[in-house]
Amino acid sequence: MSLGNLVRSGAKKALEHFAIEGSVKEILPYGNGHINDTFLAVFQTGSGGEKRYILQRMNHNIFKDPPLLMENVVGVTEYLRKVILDQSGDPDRETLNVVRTLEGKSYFEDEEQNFWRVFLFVEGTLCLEKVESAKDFYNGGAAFGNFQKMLAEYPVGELHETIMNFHNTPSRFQDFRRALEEDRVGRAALVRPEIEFALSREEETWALTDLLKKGELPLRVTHNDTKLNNILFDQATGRALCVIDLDTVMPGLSLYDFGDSIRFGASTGAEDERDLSRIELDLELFEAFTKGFLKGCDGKLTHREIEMFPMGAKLMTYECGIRFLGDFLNGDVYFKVHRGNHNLDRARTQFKLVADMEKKWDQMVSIVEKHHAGI
Ligand code: ADP
Ligand code: GN1
Ligand code: MG
Repeated sequence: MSLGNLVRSGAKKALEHFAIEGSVKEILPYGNGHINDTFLAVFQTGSGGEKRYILQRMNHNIFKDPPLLMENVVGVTEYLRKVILDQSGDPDRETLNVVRTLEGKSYFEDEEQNFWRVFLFVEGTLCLEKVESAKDFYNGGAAFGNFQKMLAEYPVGELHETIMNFHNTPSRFQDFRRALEEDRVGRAALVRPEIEFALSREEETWALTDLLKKGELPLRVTHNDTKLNNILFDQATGRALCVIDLDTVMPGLSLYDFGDSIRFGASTGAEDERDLSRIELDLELFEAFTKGFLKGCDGKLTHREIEMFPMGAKLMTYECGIRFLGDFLNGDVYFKVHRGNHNLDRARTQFKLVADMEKKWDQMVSIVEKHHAGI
């Protein structure tokens, strides 16, 4: 049996352990995440209707302790449910909802030590792989800003660090250097210019962590993986409805969330675009997100945080670039790849974007100043 079929048959067996009414009609691979195996599971219900769910096999090579991770996800989603209800929102659509197993657990562990979980499928939504309009990106910014705001009072001490040093850029730099020194699959010689680009920016890796250490930036509950495809948009209204992919919700800097969104969404091309002439920072999109994020955070950010927006964008883009390049050097063991050199192509887009941010630095700073002054 192929790996894909094996996983799918595991998915079918896993579903039997969840408290879901009806019988499985279909299980299909779903979405474009780089980490978990995601399926759409369609159930035939007793009344002749259908109900859909998201089933995921958690990547336990990356998330070392799935039960602890699920404690975070349950804690955060239950908390968000209450906040959304208080705001007269719809908690079945505006946050993820964990479906329990027959034993009442938030995950199922199979005989091969695979960990599975199920969420209600949020119906009537769109997941965008690319920003289609400045308005969408503004809405995305507002959603991620609001996510931070909704979790502002969440008991931080209850959150587990699901991946240590996730956005600690100096630590990511050390990982990259280790991958380079080991050169496990003999690829370093193929990518000297990219390696040079990464190494020559070591000094800047400290820009945010130093400010955190000095107490100039506050630690908050952040999402940490704010790609546009981690938001579901309401098909009917175009509103950014639900923030998903909560595996990395941990204490972090607001600038991680701001920056990671910019690196993915304000680029003129896809994360894995091969034609680098298509990759630039779109300043109109940068501005739209800045406005949306400030609106969503609703006055909660400090002046220092806002001032550092451009650095957040640059550092998160650089960090992702060294992670992709490091994974290329390690033999593609972390991010899912779908073609030869996939991680290298991804690293190249990130570095092209960093270089473009360096060129457009003054404009980025002016845009942030303009909107900072307006709040
Ligand atoms: P990964 O960690 O691999 O990125 P995600 O949790 O982001 O996995 O899920 C992958 C994709 O599945 C998302 O980009 C989205 O398209 C879809 N998805 C995830 N959860 C839901 C949900 N509850 N309802 C509808 N679509 C979802
Ligand atoms: C991964 O899970 P997904 O595809 O949303 C990664 C992010 C990277 C991103 C790059 C847990 O995100 O950190 O920025 O790929 N998630 C994890 O596309 O490592
Ligand atoms: Mg995702």
